[in-house]
Amino acid sequence: MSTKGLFITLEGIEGAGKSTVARWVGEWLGRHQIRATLTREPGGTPLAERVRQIVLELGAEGLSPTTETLLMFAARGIHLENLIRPALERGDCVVCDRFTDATRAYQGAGRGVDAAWIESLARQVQGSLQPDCTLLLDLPVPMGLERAKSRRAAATDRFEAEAQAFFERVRAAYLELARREPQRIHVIDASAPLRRVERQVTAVLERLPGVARGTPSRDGGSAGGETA
Ligand code: Z5A
Repeated sequence: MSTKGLFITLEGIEGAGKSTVARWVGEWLGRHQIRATLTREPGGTPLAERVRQIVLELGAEGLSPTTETLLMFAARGIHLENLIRPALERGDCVVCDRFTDATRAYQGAGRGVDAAWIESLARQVQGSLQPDCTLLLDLPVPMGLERAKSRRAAATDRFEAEAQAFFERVRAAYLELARREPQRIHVIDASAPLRRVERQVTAVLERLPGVARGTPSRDGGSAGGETA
């Protein structure tokens, strides 16, 4: 299926600032009169959010890395069919907090799931659809964990319960992905104060095809999409 809108994804370890930046990106696009649909993974639609609950909740039953990977792609399939593809077809810019790079980093590098199998699932679930632009919010792991901890004292999901070494593997995998795909993946120094993070993100957005030609509105305006 061909798409019309831009597909922007945000990635990084927890506490990197993805949710904060996703909101800015939506506002920035709104000011440039570009309709934005803000969403997240796993989740983004009512049904996919139910899969999110299953995959994230700290429960009595274990989930193997293989099962966890399948659940991530099951949620992604639902999300793509019901929200992402229709929004792109309408010409919206879709801003998604995490996508398949998260599976490569968390399930692939973090849990040791076979990278070739992940790519094969990605092809089956996404077809040729890839993000046009990915903002990788990079920061040292202890800093991200500290930020996340300042919001909640104890682990509330199965990833927050992981040790620092797990997140070090995830961070290294993200940086390796960015090294391999520099045209798509833009590394943002997320350890910087929010103002400087915003400036780095704006510089990337201004170079996006189509966006650069957009006319900024004088009075601003908000993203026209929905937040999951
Ligand atoms: N996961 C997976 O394993 N495989 C997959 O395929 C997918 C996901 C799609 C849920 O993700 C989990 O799913 C995730 C990976 C896994 N687990 N982990 N880790 P999530 O995105 O919903 O959860 P999260 O990564 O834990 O998000 P988060 O902790 O909410 O982080 P964030 O969105 O990146 O950060 P934030 O909420 O914008 O900011 C955190 C705090 O830091 C907040 O108080 C901000 O005000 C502050 N902040 C942010 N930036 C700054 C700067 N620059 N300076 C100072 N303070 C800042």
